[in-house]
Amino acid sequence: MDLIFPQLKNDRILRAARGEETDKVPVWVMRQAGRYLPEFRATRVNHDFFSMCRTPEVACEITLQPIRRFPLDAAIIFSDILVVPQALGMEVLMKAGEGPVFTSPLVTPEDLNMLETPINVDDKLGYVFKAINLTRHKLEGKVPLIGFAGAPWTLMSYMIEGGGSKTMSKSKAWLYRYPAESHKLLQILTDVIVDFLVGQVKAGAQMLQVFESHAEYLSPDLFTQFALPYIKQIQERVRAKVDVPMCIFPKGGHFSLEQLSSTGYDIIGLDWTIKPEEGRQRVGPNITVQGNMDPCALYGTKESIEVIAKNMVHRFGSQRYIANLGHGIYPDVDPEHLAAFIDGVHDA
Ligand code: 1CP
Repeated sequence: MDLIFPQLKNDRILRAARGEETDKVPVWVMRQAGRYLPEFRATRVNHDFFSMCRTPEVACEITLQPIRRFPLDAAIIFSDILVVPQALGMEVLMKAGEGPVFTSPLVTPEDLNMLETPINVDDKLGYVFKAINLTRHKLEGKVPLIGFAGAPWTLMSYMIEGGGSKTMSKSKAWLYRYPAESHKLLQILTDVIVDFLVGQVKAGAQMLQVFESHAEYLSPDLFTQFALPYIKQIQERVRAKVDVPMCIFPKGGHFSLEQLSSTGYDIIGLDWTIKPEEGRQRVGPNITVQGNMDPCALYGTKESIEVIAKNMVHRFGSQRYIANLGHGIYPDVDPEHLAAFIDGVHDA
């Protein structure tokens, strides 16, 4: 891997993350490399989803697609949070119209013996590091590159549910019935995630986001016991080794904002169900907030999108702020409407 990279031309997002002044509010969008782009769909027809993730040239190309089209302030490497369960030996398929499906989900704690652990992340996930390294060169310093991982609880819930779920009742049953084994699994995941994130930075990632997308299913007590300690451990152990800004996105986890603000992350991502003022106040003055326009606002007219985006920036304030949607962009959104969102943020 070539570790001498082109000079960075736009560092707005890194400045916002560090609490430094920014000329304009930086903006990126979760799932910005995705189905709503015709060029993504064209690439996708010829490839299986996880083969795309495993082929550095393809992952790099898809990562760059939204950067060529829009004046975004960051790229995020094309991959998926479920590459970590795969690295532990689980088979995950991406089914059209259905999403991810595990062929043999974990059912009882004995199934933990099926996991390959400990693993060497360079062997199992080196393809992500290669994709990051290649992309960092191909970006030519245009914008920073974000690396990411799913948080332990979110990954655990997929590994037990076997796919999407409305209730997470199988995985939450583990937390109540098998707390010790749940902690064991969460620790196995944490150890891999730490090495995986450190490896991404060593390969060239300039910022990291941890997705706790299933925070919303946990009660505050379960969150405190089974999510928070691992989220904190990840920050501490990653930053003992590498120094880049880190963001935690606890979807639906408003109840956790105060607790999360003392876990050492630079940025906390908010979903759209919290008022900007309240989110800002609850994370406190020393943390950058990211978010949180309702992804469905992109179904409005371009004019209405710009108004909503500007209003959002005014409410969050232009400093210590990274604009984003409150969750990933939906596949049936018109790319021109995303352009209106980005313009609205930059012109606010
Ligand atoms: O552009 C980017 O954001 C980078 C690529 C990226 C990221 C950050 C993808 C590509 N996935 C993710 C993270 C991810 N994957 C999360 C965390 C963010 C979130 O909360 O959405 C989650 C929960 C997943 C799991 C996943 N992968 C789902 C959700 C299923 C469910 O339970 O609702 C789905 C549908 C996928 C597939 C996927 N991942 C990424 C893309 C572009 C797609 C669409 C796949 C396709 O083309 O068929």
